[in-house]
Amino acid sequence: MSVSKANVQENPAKKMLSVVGQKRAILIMCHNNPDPDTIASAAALKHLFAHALRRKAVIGYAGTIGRAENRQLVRRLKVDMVRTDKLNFSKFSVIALVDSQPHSGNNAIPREVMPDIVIDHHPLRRDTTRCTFYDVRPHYGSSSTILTEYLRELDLTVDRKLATALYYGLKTDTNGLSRSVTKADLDAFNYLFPKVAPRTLAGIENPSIPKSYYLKFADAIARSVQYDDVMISNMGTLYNPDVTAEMADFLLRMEGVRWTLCMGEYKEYLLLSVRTSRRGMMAGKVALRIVKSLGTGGGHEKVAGGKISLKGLKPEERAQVAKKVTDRFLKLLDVQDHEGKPLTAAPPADPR
Ligand SMILES: [Mn+2]
Repeated sequence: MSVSKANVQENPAKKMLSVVGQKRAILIMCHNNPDPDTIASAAALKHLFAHALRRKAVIGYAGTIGRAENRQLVRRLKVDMVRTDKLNFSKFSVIALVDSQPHSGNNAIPREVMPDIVIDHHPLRRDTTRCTFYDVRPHYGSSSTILTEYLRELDLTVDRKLATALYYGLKTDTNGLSRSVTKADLDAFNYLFPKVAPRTLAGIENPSIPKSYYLKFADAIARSVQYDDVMISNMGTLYNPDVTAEMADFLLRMEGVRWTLCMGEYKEYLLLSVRTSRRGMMAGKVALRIVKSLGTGGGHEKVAGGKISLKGLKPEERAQVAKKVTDRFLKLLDVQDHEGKPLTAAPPADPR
């Protein structure tokens, strides 16, 4: 079968479907600890295979669906997802990866297995170009945007559930359309918005939240240290791998803060999230450099993350890893304040 190996321009959805051909056993993989964008993209791809090819597909993931919002998304929209520890990768004849790329360190596809299809909006990785089909659009705000275009290209009906999922994927990845939004994202937004089920969406966005979540937030604030316009929180042990990202977003909204780094230990890994509000900055490159030779990392212009294995390390060695990451971060950003001020040290005099 001849499929253009280049980053596809015209009729990408049709080209992607031609890769499947007569093959029946399809696996759609999300990234680890799936977020709404990867979940919605996987659900859309499954819908696309079902309606354009009459083919069933399995959605796989590793890690946990941590945030209460994301659990609600899966539950209310009835997205059927299977943990990879219950999967045998060799049983599938087609593997599609959404919102992630091969060997990026944030998906559970075994190293020696190359996916056939990759759809993503992170910077293109060289290994990805070896896949039969890849459609990687780093300037897009979400993978949900790409999948919305696919559904429209194929003229498939998008029901309210799927529209709500894609809308939520687009909304969360662009932080409510406040970052990395292109015309394509706005087009997808305008297309999806009238189809959204408002009460379902409200239920997803406002779930009840465990008490532990509030306590971790309080703890993270207590552990936050500000260095000029940089806020760093070493959050300690985490019960949910998504909380560094949430905290990094939350702290970034503080007046005078332009960069955030939040990290914490989750199941033998140091997880970290980097955010910036500065335009033209490369949070992804910063993340990559602070974990260099320690772990994996990457991301977008304003949003990035990484992880470092702490297996076999003693508590003091773990602390050294966190310190190294912090030092590298401050150095890369050329921060002059090396001491830092604990966020809670002096209650700010708020004029309002
Ligand atoms: Mn995404």
